[in-house]
Amino acid sequence: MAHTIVNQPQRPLPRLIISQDLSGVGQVSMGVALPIVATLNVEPAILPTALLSAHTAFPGSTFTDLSASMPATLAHWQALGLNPAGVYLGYLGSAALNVWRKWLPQFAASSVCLVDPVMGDGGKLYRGFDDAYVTGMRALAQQATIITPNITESALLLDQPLPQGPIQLATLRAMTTALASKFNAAVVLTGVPLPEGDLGTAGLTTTDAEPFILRQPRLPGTYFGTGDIFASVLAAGLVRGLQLRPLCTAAMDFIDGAIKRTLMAGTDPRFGVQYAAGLPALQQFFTDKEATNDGPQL
Ligand code: PXL
Repeated sequence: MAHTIVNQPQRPLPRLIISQDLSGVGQVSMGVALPIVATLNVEPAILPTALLSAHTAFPGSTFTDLSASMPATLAHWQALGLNPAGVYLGYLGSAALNVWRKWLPQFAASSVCLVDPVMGDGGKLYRGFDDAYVTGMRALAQQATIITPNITESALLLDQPLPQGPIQLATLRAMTTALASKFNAAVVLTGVPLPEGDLGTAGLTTTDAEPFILRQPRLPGTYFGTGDIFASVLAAGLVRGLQLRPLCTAAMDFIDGAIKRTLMAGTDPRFGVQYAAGLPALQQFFTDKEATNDGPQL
């Protein structure tokens, strides 16, 4: 008994570069990606792009740009021969976006390059972003193997007006297909308000002819960090070789549980959602799926 090796992996874990901001308060971006990815048995290599006192929905939040230190870190990682299985980029900031536009080609050998084009929500850009940022993000997304925009970001990437009100399924399918062909990447469109009060996710791999659409009843309120949680689950699952559609279902269920706990707690949604209680089940789902997977499917 004394030498029993407990629980799961005793093998090398897939390595994932995660680069996005570190916001002190609000449970977004790096603050949620790191615990989620580590719990899902992926080895994170983290590169913060900026340090904020809190995410930008808190008026007066501070912003310290860290992009000046990024090239030296990336050069060191090259010297170490990190060879990550994947790269996951989220909220960057203008200067960091330009660093990644230059450096991402150095990681072309990684099989997964997930760009979450974090720019805005609810029809508006996040504080501090402008048209030039949108243009830069379009260029960065060209280098991705998978992009995970919300509906606001999808409209910005496609340079088309934001559809108003609930999104019709035909519109959602058309936008998903247009994104896949414009960016030559797999697409997961998250957090989509659908008719009948549902919330949808649309996904399309580069080998599928038609997008899939997943839906569930939409819970009341606007929550922060849920897109980042979704992208973290996807990035971890893809480098572990899980397939896109079951991953999207698992991410939706995980977030649904997190929102329900938060609603019951009655806290200010700007402080993020209670996701951690759902991690053991998600970890088990990954272990079960991995036993039967037949390779990454983008
Ligand atoms: O959850 C997206 C996000 C990430 N990082 C920062 C943000 C936001 C959304 O408001 O402000 C700094």
